[in-house]
Amino acid sequence: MPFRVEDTLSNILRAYPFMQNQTAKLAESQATQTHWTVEQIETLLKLPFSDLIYRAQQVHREHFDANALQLSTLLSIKTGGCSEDCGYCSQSSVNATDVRNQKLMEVEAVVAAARAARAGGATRFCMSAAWREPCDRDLEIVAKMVSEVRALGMETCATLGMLSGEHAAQLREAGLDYYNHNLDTAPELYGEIITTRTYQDRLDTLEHVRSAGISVCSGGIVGLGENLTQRAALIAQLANLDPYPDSVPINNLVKIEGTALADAADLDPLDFVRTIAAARITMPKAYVRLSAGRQGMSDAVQALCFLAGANSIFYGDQLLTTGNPEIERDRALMGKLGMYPLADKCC
Ligand code: SAM
Ligand code: DTB
Ligand code: SF4
Repeated sequence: MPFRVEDTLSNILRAYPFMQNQTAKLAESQATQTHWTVEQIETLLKLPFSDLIYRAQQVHREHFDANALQLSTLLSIKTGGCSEDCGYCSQSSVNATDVRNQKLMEVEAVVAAARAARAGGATRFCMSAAWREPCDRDLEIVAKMVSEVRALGMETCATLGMLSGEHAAQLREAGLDYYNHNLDTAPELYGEIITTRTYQDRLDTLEHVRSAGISVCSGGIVGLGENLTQRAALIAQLANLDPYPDSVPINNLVKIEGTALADAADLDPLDFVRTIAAARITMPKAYVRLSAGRQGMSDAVQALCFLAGANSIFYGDQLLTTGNPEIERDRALMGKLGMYPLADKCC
């Protein structure tokens, strides 16, 4: 029988409601899903772009005001000289970078920075230290910082490296709301990026944090040279944590001269957006933070990230050792998109 375009078209049209129905059924069955296979997430990442964003928007709007953005300000309270060998990081003593080492800041200086961040509109203040793990003496000082920042009425977050159960309990006691500790990448790629601590060490820290009653902030970095399966595997690891993290930072690698990953290949920005969408769909109630890498992103790509379900950013001109969009640029972007800072605060 000769091939007729009309027949093919009519077959497709006849099948279309069925296909739509199947997609809707799949979305429905995944709405309450708590375990995700890597293959399922790969399937999400490979969806037609519009279908993926549509799914992510549906999930996002079910749980959040889609126009509200949570603003966190980051401060490096101890910079450089870190004993770990994370291939992406300017603060590792293994990497030959220009970063100037700075000892742990004074409590008063940290509180002053938090006050300034609050005045600028941030609701969460995240204190970061370039440590493998804090020692007892430093932990006491950070605990003091936490209680004083919390007294300003801000949510507190810290990222200090690995954390023991006792240190986690001490920080909770001081009023710590969130602890950030990223899985960074897929287990299969991890050993090529970091050799000085294991994936299991990271999972153990997250367990200590959760057990102490602190909310978990954990995400990763994309653009490390991972393939699509490995990107899916990172999201699967996060989504399958029980429960999944309250906050999920998705960092786009900031390539820093002198680091092992300084020459990593650029990730297609649309693949970055897809990763955000997969995080939103698989972790519906988490704050998904569009984290490092925004300075090099156009407004249009950032807008796509928000459309894909990102609802948090680092707000302030500086990340840790690299820049972040200026506050004026972020205010202008929020204005253009009709977005506003999330007003909720913990206390
Ligand atoms: N030292 C602590 C630790 O590693 O747990 C806390 C600070 S560390 C800088 C926090 C996270 O920042 C890393 O786990 C990584 O995900 C992210 N990060 C560091 N350097 C980065 C870079 N160049 N590009 C993107 N993300 C980066
Ligand atoms: C996270 O996931 N990203 C932040 C924060 N947690 C500590 C750090 C980004 C660092 C970007 C590179 C730098 O400024 O050194
Ligand atoms: Fe150290 Fe953290 Fe940088 Fe790794 S990411 S080198 S642990 S500061």
